[in-house]
Amino acid sequence: MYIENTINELKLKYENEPEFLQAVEEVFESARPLIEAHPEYEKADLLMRMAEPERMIRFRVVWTDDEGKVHTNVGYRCQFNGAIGPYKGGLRFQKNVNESIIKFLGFEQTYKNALTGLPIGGGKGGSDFDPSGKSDSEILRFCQSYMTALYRYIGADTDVPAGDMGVGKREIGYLFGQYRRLKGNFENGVLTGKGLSYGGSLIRPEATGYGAIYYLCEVLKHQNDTIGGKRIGVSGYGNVAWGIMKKAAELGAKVTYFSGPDGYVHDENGVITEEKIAFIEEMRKNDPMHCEPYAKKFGCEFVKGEKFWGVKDVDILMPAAVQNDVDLEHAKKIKESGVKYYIEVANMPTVYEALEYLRKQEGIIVAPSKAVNAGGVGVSALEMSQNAMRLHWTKEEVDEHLKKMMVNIHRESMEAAKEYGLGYDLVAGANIAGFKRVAEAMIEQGIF
Ligand code: 2IT
Repeated sequence: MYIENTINELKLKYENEPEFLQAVEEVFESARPLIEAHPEYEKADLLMRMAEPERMIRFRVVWTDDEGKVHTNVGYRCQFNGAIGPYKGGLRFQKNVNESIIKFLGFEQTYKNALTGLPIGGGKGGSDFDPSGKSDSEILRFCQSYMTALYRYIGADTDVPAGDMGVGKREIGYLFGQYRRLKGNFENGVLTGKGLSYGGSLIRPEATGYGAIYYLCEVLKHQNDTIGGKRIGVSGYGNVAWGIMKKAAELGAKVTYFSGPDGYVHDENGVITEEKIAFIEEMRKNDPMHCEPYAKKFGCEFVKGEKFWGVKDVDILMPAAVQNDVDLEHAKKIKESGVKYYIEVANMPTVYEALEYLRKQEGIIVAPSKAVNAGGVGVSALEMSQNAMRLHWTKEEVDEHLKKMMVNIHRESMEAAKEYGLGYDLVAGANIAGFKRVAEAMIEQGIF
């Protein structure tokens, strides 16, 4: 009853934080066999300690728009768990950001980061600032104001933010510039996802998408299947989808469906040419809300306001957009379509009941986002190492590390599930493996 009691207590305590509760339930339920085999966890109140961030920082961010109007946003940084390394995780600038979303992302990040095998704790931050339609100078002023509030809480050995939705290379540059200005030191290990000229890592922009495809290749290998000729449906067309498209094309597969908030695109021939991939990159920079221009440009089908979950002419689905993108209705359609691989990429893209439903179905392999997308933060950790050593690795070196990392994550997840008699259950395996590492570090460090 330990797990149930903890979850019920959390539900009462945090009833206004649905995303956070969902993430906690998934991890605790999936790690159940491990938790039940360790009665000392309950004595140490471990689950409650794991569900409570070490620190949640909330601050005011005031900035002036190009017309001189003053705006006030809320900024957050959640330093969730530092047991295995400095807090590490992205910043999300999006209108809908609230405490529940930042907390769920920080919680997920903790177990994902543990899976990378590298010494990074879990954190997340962001703001309810809406970057769409903002000018470059407005973005600059917002980032400077945000960092002015945040800089005293972060550092290369303390907390290392990076990008997430709405925060890319440009924003990281502005944030780093302001940090350097305030501190008077060149401490580039404080942020990752930086530009190459001041300590960024090669392959970091592609890492999440590439890593997802490397992980997928391991799943396919396990099933005696191969990636060549596979048709992939990816939701989203952001940075992560871009990496997936590039690597899939390189390995002889093709993304035939992708989507945006406005609807979805079906390109039978696949997003495989450099021209198409570059067009998508440009389209996202100009307008992250509409993917219809691609369909117009390349003469393919666009379905307005719909999602493509349940289409029959794909082999692999990779939800790579926002949280809770796939609900139970979608999951049932996916099952009916006969698709064999459901590979989560975005953080928590599947509503909990939908994920549970898909996991129970025969003939469909489900892989969890915290394993599949871990290559992004994994390469961020490699960026930290390069910064600490004051050197640059080549593309090949970083890519080799990334590949090994994804192979290991898949293998460790598989072995963890097997150890508890769960078969090839990648969701349970990833949660057990990540949980185990964090739990061990917390227990060994005493009660606090
Ligand atoms: O969700 C994620 O893992 C990220 N946004 C990347 C975090 C990082 O520190 O690179």
